[in-house]
Amino acid sequence: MSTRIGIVGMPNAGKSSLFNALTKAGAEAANYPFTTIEPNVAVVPVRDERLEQVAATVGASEIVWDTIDFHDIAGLVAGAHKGEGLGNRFLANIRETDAIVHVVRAHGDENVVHPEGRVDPRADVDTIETELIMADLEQAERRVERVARQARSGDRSAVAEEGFLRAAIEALGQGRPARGVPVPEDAPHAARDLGALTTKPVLFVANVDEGSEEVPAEIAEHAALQGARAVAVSSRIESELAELDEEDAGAMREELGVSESGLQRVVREAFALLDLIAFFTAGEGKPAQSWHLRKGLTAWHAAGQIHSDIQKGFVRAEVIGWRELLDAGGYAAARERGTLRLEGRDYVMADGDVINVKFTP
Ligand SMILES: Nc1nc2c(ncn2[C@@H]2O[C@H](COP(=O)(O)OP(=O)(O)OP(=O)(O)O)[C@@H](O)[C@H]2O)c(=O)[nH]1
Ligand SMILES: [Mg+2]
Repeated sequence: MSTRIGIVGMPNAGKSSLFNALTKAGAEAANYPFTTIEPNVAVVPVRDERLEQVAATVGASEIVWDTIDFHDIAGLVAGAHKGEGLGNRFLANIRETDAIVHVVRAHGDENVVHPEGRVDPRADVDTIETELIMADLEQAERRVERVARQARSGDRSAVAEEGFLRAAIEALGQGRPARGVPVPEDAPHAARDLGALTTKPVLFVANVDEGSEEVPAEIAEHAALQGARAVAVSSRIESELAELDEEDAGAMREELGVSESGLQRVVREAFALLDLIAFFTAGEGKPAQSWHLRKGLTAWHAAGQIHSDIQKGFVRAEVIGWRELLDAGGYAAARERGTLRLEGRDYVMADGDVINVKFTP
């Protein structure tokens, strides 16, 4: 399943511009708050040069990239959790995502209206974080009653989940994200079932003035304190560049003094949040495909990414590092060299592994 990321921020922060740049999908970017009324989903391929080389080596028919889905939602204002602006509705749309991109306005263009009439990135971050915390608090309070009823019957996982929810309610009530609350072993799905926003990893995207590439110090510090990452882009420029062909875009970047692609940076950093490794499947005359898996998971989990039937019938897997496959020049030669290994279901996948799962249908 592809990775899902939700974009949050104040109205007019530049979320849809970034989203447009990501997709060229043309979600409406206009200069008035609450332009985005329905959630938009952008599917962005994650390019990986290694797969291109693997595909060429084995003679694959085509390349299929793994994707990230970006979800663009309307801006949040102070009080959104109580239904201010367009309220909580939008937050519900990103409860199922894997991570959050938090767009913060840091450009000084006076033509762009700020909902509070001033440009103060640090204050905006606080506003949004408060809304996320309050929304989670409400969600946790709603859920805890139901779980508490189940817990009274003595169900072990319900008891553990109730403990988690009570601890989360306490943290959130004190204005802290639920991220710091340990998930109990007996209820490993507690955080996911809560759909908590404040347990998700966050990437801050500072939407800066054209030509600048620096994350404002107050955002960088704030991100560092949370162990979060931060990047600077100009959403508007990126969305304009996305309309151009590669050559024109390159020329324009040079003129503006903007390095490579700000967008690539956002995708890469968003990806880095999730602690994923890439693995590949590829065969002669068949599509070469990239996949992603949480670090530390096994060949059996990898099989599950490819297809549930392949996981169910897992027998063993042929595995080789992408570089070794290139060095050998193909599977047959790699088998002769002994670099193509047979692994069992508990083999821990490494970044860049090429895998072929043998399974009984
Ligand atoms: N100067 C400048 N203007 C920008 C930049 N990014 C966005 N804008 C402008 O700001 C306005 C709002 O941008 P959007 O991307 O629609 O903002 P949003 O966060 O999606 O807003 P809502 O959907 O209303 O919450 C538009 O007029 C954009 O052209 C930027 O980097 N620089
Ligand atoms: Mg928008």
